Amino acid sequence: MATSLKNLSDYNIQDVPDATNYKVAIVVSEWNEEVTGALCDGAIATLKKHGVREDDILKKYVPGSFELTHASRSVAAYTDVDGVIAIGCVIRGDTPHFDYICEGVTQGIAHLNVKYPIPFIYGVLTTENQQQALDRAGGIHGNKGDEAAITAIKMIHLNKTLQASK
Ligand code: DLZ
Repeated sequence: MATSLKNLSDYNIQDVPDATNYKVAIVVSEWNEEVTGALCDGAIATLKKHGVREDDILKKYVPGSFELTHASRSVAAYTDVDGVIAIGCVIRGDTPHFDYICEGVTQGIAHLNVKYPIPFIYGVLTTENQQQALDRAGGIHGNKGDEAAITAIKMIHLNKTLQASK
């Protein structure tokens, strides 16, 4: 379903596990910071709403979305977080740069999901223009940061459930 048909902040609250004691890292790109700041704020508010403590949220900044993969990997390698949310916003410009950055970060995050036992959540907007991005960062289509936080909680819960059943 296209995001224009779905509000990114809508979810079924009964389907979301209690996230108390979950440790979550958020890696945020500084490019398009008006958008990424709003995505990050949304993610943090939603994590807290479901029980994640402020002290259990690790926030790190990177220059651009292309750097999200490496920073997410470093966080997984050097900390004990249960999951990582990568937040970025890539807006199409006049050159093919957009395609290379989108391809790089998408493949990078996908690769980390295969390589590491914790989930890496794709909180990256890839849009034609800034308005489309703002519409999805707390605007008319909701906030992709909320969606990323709910996805992180669900994926961490899945892992914890599987670990407990071993
Ligand atoms: C260079 C660049 C451009 C043109 N556009 C964006 C963008 O829209 N969103 C984003 O997150 N980053 C952009 N960057 C920066 C790259 O992600 C990266 O930081 C640089 O190419 C240095 O590796």
